[in-house]
Amino acid sequence: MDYSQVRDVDPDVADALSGEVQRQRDTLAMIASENHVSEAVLEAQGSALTNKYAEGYPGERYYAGCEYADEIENLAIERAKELWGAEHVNVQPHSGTQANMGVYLAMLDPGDKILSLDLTHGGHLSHGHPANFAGQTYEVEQYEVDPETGYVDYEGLAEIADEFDPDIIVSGYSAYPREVDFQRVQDVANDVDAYHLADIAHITGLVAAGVHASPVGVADFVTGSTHKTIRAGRGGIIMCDEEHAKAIDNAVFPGAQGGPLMHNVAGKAVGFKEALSESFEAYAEQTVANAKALAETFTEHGLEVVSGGTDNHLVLVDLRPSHPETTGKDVEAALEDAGIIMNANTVPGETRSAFDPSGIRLGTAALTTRGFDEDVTREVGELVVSVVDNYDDEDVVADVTDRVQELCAEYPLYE
Ligand code: DSN
Repeated sequence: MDYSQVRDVDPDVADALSGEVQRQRDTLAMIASENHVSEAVLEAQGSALTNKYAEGYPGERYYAGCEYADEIENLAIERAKELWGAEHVNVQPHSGTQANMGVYLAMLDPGDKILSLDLTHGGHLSHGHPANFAGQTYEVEQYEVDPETGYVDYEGLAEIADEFDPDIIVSGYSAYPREVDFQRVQDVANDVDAYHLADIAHITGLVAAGVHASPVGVADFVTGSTHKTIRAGRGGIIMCDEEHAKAIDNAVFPGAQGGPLMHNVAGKAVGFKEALSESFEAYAEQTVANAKALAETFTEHGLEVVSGGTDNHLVLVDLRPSHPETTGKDVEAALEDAGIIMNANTVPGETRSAFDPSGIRLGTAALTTRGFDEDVTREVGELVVSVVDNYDDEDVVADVTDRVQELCAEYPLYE
């Protein structure tokens, strides 16, 4: 990864690209939505397919010269079907948000009703936040997690659904550490005659590996992103039954997007092949085991872990009970100085702003890709705690930085 050809043309960009690789090598990526894809996936994404327009679908393109695009998109689709067991798969969405847009566009009219989890309780912008197209196009009502347990309040969801009469209910979240009971959401959707969209963006890899319950065959639509826990090329995916296949495909193209990013589809195909290997299941299991170890370490050191633990790849910490004067951004900045990259996050019952919220969110998918086990993850947890406790103490941050550098050297990336 010396970017020598870029360097010949554009040393500024080459420096930044090399800098990014080095940054990833020298830091611990704990943003729960990030991972480190393989060099094979990187190579596919950086391929000449970036030049190709392939509007349409395999065998039915609006442009000539699509034989290799067709082959690759078909491979991505077939592998996705095998990974998740879906009848129909669309691998063209540019992102998880575009995947959700595809479902809304296919099934809703402007002004129709979406019922989804509040963003500060773990939802996602594209589930209907007022700042997002979804909140601006549709009427949105939101359910929450139980303030006592931190688990989705399924009874509250049912009550709101009865009253609101939604056209679609969204499950699947971006800052929710517990297993989602997709069947329970489906039961509510059945009761109120609504569609059910399960957005598994964060847990695509865990679902594929069977370490989290699958909504495929339960929910009407399953969307996801392809670069988080599944560790494939960057982008989104939609899965559904044959019944809705045409509506979904038409909504993605020409409805929401133009030409598919075929280089990313190639990255998806390669990453899906990697995820079909036996070692991927072990990876997904280890990712969850590491997150549990992280949550336990935080709890042992007095941090308030939302819901008391985790069932998936992420841990959400509410700083208010243990560190009422410390904000998520304080911790995010100090940890970044120390080489631990995670994000400040809103928490249920948030009392601060989305930009400088009361919590932090950390994930283990990328550390597990580097080879971390529970013991090392516990140590990382202790390093995080020492920075949370002393975020404005330069000596503590410097000590943590030294240890992070040692760990990065011990578990090398992109050698
Ligand atoms: N930005 C992603 C996340 O961090 O959860 C979702 O889009």
